[in-house]
Amino acid sequence: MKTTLLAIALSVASAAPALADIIEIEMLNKNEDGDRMVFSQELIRAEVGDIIRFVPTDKSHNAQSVKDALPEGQEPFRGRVNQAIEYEVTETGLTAVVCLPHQAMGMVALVVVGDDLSNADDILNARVPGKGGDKLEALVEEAKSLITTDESSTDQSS
Ligand SMILES: [Cu+2]
Repeated sequence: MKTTLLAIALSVASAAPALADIIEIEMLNKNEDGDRMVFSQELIRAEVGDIIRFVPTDKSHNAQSVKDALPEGQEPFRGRVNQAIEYEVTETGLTAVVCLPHQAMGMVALVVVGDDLSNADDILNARVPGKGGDKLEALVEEAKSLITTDESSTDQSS
């Protein structure tokens, strides 16, 4: 009897969609590599339904989306300095995230959802100053190379 119930429970679990993840990103004055004013992850891969949470591990940071640099339909967000903020991923595509006080120093991140790069130009056209803009450009390139590699391993047409 016990085994039957377990078997039913397992089959129900495997039929359900994958559980959403909570992805935690720290806001840091310095990471392990010695880089200053950074998010603990800069290229963040996620799926629709995941929660992305930015945590104020160090002081004087915030996390917010950038105008016109997120997928259509995805709600913009803006965390206050020294406060955690989380948001639910509802759309595939790319989202630029910056720390407002430190974006020009390169405190930015790129969220990549569902291998969808269709709004890459919006990220490249976003007005993020200084090193932040340069880093976002590099992150878009990195996302492109990662996703192209993923696809080429299953692509049979070429
Ligand atoms: Cu910051």
